[in-house]
Amino acid sequence: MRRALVVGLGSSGRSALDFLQRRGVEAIGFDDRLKSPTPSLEGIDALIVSPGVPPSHPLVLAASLQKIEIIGEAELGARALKNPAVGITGTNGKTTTTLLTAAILQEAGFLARPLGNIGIPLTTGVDQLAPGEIAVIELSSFQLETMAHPCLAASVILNITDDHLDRHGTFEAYKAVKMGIKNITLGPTYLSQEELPEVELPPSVVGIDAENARAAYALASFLGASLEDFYRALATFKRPAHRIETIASIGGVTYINDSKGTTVISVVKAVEKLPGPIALIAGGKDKGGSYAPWRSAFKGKVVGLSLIGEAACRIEEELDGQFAIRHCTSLKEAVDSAEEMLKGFGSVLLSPGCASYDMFENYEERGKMFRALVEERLR
Ligand code: UMA
Repeated sequence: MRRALVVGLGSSGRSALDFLQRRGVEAIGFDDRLKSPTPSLEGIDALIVSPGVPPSHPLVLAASLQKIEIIGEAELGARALKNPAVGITGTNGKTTTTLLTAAILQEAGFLARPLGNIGIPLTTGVDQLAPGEIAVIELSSFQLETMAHPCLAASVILNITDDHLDRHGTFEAYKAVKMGIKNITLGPTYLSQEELPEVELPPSVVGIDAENARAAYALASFLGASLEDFYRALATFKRPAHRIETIASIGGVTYINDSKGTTVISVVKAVEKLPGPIALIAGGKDKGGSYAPWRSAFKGKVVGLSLIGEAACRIEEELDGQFAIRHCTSLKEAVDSAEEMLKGFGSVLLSPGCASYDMFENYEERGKMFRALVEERLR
């Protein structure tokens, strides 16, 4: 490859540019947000696509017509990966499972590093790994869609529920992409609900889904970690931020940040875990799935919803008048109105069930803003 065009200049695209430049490839970038003229594909050997750039993007279609190779950013990184690696995909719990797998491997004395959808693009990670260090790679459906290089020693597919239907069209298509992790795995791919080795979990494990814990153990033990390593890792494991994270309790109201709750089912899980009454802040960029599971899951616990973002109207429609709804134009307004609904007692839960991109850069920015709005109340 001599000349490449990178489409999408978020963290993956910028990382791919650097990766290519380190290898002496002449690489230029393009991002729709910058509103610069569409670049010509003349003389381009490969089009590198960021995970968020869909296959229907005009540049991807044009490159495909001109028989220019289209390479996903993660695929580009995977092709350069020489280290042992395991992969984790699924709808919910990927990040926790990825972090826990790395923690178990570290307890077993290996060097291990979480990479990928967790926030470290593969094209950055591959060049930072020490010899023999294990790459524990979180893979999204967006990344898997363009991956083909068999780079994983073993992998796991966690639960698959409706998500990203705006991109993949149907649940079947989304599921097929996730199942595609098998094609890039040389050893076993565990389907978490059916094929995980039985392992007893210590009762002290709080806040980690049993399925995620067993999935992490399956991957780590495949590479040689023992049950003792698993238990030691569990004993010190800290849940990642933005996942059912208690920010503060002020008076009778507790504020909980679950900004990473970007799917319908992750919101159900958060509501199940918490005591009522709950005032829920939900909404954001709609991903095309149904919000109907919320009706029964919220009954008797959720006193009302403060809705934000593009998905607000569809959520209201699907909840069918069963809950009090307030439409809010900002996260600040949503926090204020959720607090009001509780009348001094309960939990304000930010668990949007949607992506963040209509109002925020990413879920972390949304979670940080929530935290800041709560901390203002402490002053
Ligand atoms: N862009 C275009 N045209 C498009 C679409 C996007 O130009 O048609 C541009 C945007 O203007 C923006 C850039 O592309 O400037 C964003 O690129 P991106 O959407 O590929 O996102 P990155 O910043 O590269 O982050 C991605 C993952 N995001 C997505 O897949 C949407 C991050 O996962 C990941 O951490 C990062 O790569 C490093 O690997 C986040 C995520 O929400 C956490 N993932 C989804 C999920 O987990 O469900 C898939």
